[in-house]
Amino acid sequence: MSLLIGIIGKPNVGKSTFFSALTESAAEIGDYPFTTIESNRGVTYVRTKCPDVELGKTCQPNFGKCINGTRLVPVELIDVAGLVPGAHEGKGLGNKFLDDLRRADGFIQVIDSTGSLDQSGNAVGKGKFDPMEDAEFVHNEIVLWLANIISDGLIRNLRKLESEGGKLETIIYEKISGLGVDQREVSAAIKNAAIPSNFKKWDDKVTIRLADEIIRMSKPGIIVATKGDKIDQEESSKLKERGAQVVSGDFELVLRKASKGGLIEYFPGDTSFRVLDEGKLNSAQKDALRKVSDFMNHNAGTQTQEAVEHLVFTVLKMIVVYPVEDENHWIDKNGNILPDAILMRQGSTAIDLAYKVHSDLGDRFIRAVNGRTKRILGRDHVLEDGDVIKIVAAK
Ligand SMILES: Nc1nc2c(ncn2[C@@H]2O[C@H](COP(=O)(O)OP(=O)(O)OP(=O)(O)O)[C@@H](O)[C@H]2O)c(=O)[nH]1
Ligand SMILES: [Mg+2]
Repeated sequence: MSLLIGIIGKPNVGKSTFFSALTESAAEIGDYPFTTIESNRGVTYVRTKCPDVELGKTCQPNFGKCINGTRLVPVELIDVAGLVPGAHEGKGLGNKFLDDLRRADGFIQVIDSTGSLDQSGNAVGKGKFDPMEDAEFVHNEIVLWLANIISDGLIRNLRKLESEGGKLETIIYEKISGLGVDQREVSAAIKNAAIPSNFKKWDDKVTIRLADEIIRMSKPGIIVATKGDKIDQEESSKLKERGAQVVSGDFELVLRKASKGGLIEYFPGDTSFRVLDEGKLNSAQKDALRKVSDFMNHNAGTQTQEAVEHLVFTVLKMIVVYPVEDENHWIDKNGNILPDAILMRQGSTAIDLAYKVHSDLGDRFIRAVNGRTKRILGRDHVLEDGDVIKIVAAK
């Protein structure tokens, strides 16, 4: 299972545009709230340095691509309907669609950097609304959605726990299974949420506290202020100071389309692009690309690709590891060079990698070998970013 990132936010902020640019897939985009009803799913890529340059050969990825030593590792994105305050009580489209985000490893919350939309996504005029205020209500709606999942049958579970014994961790863990939360996170969240030892004192506030801890720990997120092309440098700096990444999803979409159409050469995340044939561009296209270029010069690119990479590598603290079957040639059994690039959490061990490749490989794990140093690694050896690893398992 690849990493899954949920794109969330109030209606009309630019979620689907951001999604569509990153995944190069068509998603409906409209300048009115609730354009998206059914979730959109797609694949985007994060960049990392590929070890194939050390071999002096070109890798053969099973998934993703590699361009001149830059490996593109696939990450799944899901774009959902807009969220409004009170969604957990059924306002707007309610929050049923949040169930699509159960397995998300992290969130990108999109806000409208122009501050032109009220909380329901209706246009109210530029600067009339502080977009950073969205961050709080969207987080709260997500927390209340999770609290609802935890509350389901909870009282009965707690009574049983008191009469028959057992562990609170286990009950909570089972309730939220499928949410991509691990047991350690549940235990830590229970500790942090100051759960009363007398369960009769357990009320909704306790459940919400617990849900809040679980979300913060297991599904961290970033705030992406899109439509950055519609604000000035001063407004942009202010949003950045308050912790948002300022991007232009629309300009990234223009670049991807122009690149696909053979008009320009552009690699996502680059700070500039190159026009391939000036003569092929009509005046509207020239004008659009001039505006894009101007924005890129001021912002070191559109910052769209960077936003996802910031979430993956800095916030979710992922590293990339390359499992191989031959530690000398870095190939699989079919001779493919560095076929897999796997995203894992920092701190993951050799046995974690074995299980990630195949549960069977984990069960039969004997040792691992570092493909660079040829050193033997035990099951608890902590992996590093860029490691090339062979797993040796019992036959
Ligand atoms: N100028 C500019 N316009 C943008 C940008 N991103 C989105 N828009 C416009 O904002 C409007 C809403 O975009 P969508 O991507 O449909 O927004 P959404 O958040 O998916 O909306 P819902 O699905 O209704 O919740 C459209 O008119 C887009 O063209 C951007 O980066 N710059
Ligand atoms: Mg949408």
